[in-house]
Amino acid sequence: MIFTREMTAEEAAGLIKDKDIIGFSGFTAAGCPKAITKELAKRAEAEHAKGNSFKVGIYTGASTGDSIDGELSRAHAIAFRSPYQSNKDMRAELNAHGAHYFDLHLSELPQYLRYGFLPRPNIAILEASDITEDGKVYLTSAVGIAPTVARLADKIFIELNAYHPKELKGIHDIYEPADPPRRREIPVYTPCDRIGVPYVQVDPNKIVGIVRTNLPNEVGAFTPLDAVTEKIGQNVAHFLSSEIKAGRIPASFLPVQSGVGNVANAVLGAMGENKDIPPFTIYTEVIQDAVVKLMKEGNVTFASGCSLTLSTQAIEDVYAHLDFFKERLLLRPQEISNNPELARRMGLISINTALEADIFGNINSTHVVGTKMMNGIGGSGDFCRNAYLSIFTTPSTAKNGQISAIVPMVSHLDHSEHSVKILITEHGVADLRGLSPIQRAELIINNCVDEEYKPLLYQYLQLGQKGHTPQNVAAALAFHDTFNKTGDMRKVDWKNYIQ
Ligand code: 0RQ
Repeated sequence: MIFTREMTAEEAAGLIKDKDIIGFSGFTAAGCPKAITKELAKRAEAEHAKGNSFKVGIYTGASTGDSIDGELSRAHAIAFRSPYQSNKDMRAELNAHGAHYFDLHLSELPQYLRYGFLPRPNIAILEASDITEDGKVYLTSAVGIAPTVARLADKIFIELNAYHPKELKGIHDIYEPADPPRRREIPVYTPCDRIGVPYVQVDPNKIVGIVRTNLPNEVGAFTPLDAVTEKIGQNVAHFLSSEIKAGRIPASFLPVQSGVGNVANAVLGAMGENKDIPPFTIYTEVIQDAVVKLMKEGNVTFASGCSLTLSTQAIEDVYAHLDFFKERLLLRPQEISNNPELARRMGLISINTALEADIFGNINSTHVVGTKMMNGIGGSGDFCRNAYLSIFTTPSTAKNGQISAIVPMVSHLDHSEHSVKILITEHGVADLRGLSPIQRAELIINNCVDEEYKPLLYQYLQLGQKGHTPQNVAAALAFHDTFNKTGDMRKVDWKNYIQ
């Protein structure tokens, strides 16, 4: 009977009200609904034109395609948003306080919703490749928070997207842990362990609308490798192979978690090319293009993730060879793909990208010059604190050298010196394990900082005040202040900051 509830995206959007709170399937632009929100944005604009308020709260797995964050931001239709975004219009909206954003570790969102820590989503919109009369929803290229929001919501809309083949059935492993005090261990011991069912079970009576679509994911293309990202990748791969030789990583290697973006894609590519790194498995959140290539070449034997965040070309390759890839790919809810218990148990090698690091090993993953939100913390904290080995990478400079990504003190703290073990730029590697703050600072400046900034950072160390961590509180943010005033951190003059 559920198929009697087929409707247009416009009709579905018409059933959503001001102040509703919507939870979406998907993770990054993969697996997100794409039709209803476009119509919802038009509706919001029409209501605003009449002088009425119309804003909804939004929970997603991670970032989304433009059809959610872009369309709704441009329509000023978002009241609040969590946990991660990467859309330029959404970024502008939240940095202008047009929408309230709370940045959350991705693994925490489903349990926060169940615990009642956050307002409950009353509507769920899920993208499906197939659905049955008894409410089995087969998702598409990602999972995210779909199982939790489908259970908590009063009303569910399904976007049945024919772009994704029904043969995807079986690629998902859906499992929701019990809440404390009844939670038991999550029985995943290797990346390929299956512990759940291949569908999201929903109450069919809650399905109020099914919208048929045929739309590809809105995943952006990667910037081609440049000399800097390529060198960072090689430095990571070389470091890992030397750790194997030193016996600090088992010769059979360990599962790898790798972050999002251009640098992460380059790192995986370089690991595949390094002959000293054996074929490896991946336990991560975002499965990017590099993984598909490495799998075809035999360098990656299995990848468990939360999303297939693939370019159109790569996803069509996967869909054309599903028999091959379904044996090697598994998609889980983010509560499981990013679970700290599992990261610690399986001994993940975690590689994430920093926006900014400081000479003492603290990481800023989120805020540009301390105030403007870039994307969000994403899964980086889920993994880095709990990993076997936690690596952060970053190009040593940004904006044509006007910004040093390595600064005296981070302008916002996401990952502290206690979680960060290795820092890698195109210039080299700083292995921070077992080092005191002053030792870390000297090593980072020596090995990772761009030549133009090295003298400035050595000078800063001389200004350091007495104590275990030789910061100078008056000058610690001088790089940022100078950038704000002149547009170039290289113009810092310490005399302006110390008496
Ligand atoms: O700006 O876009 O205007 O050119 O930041 O930088 O070098 O292209 O790096 O695409 O790998 O993204 C940290 C944002 C890096 C990402 C971040 C500017 C730079 C450029 C992007 P333009 P690159 P990437 C898994 C784990 C947090 C979440 C996370 C991220 C733009 O990796 O969101 O790790 N990480 N999740 O010019 C000002 C600096 C800058 C700077 C770079 N110091 N100051 N701007 N830029 N350094 C994924 C999920 O959780 C889903």
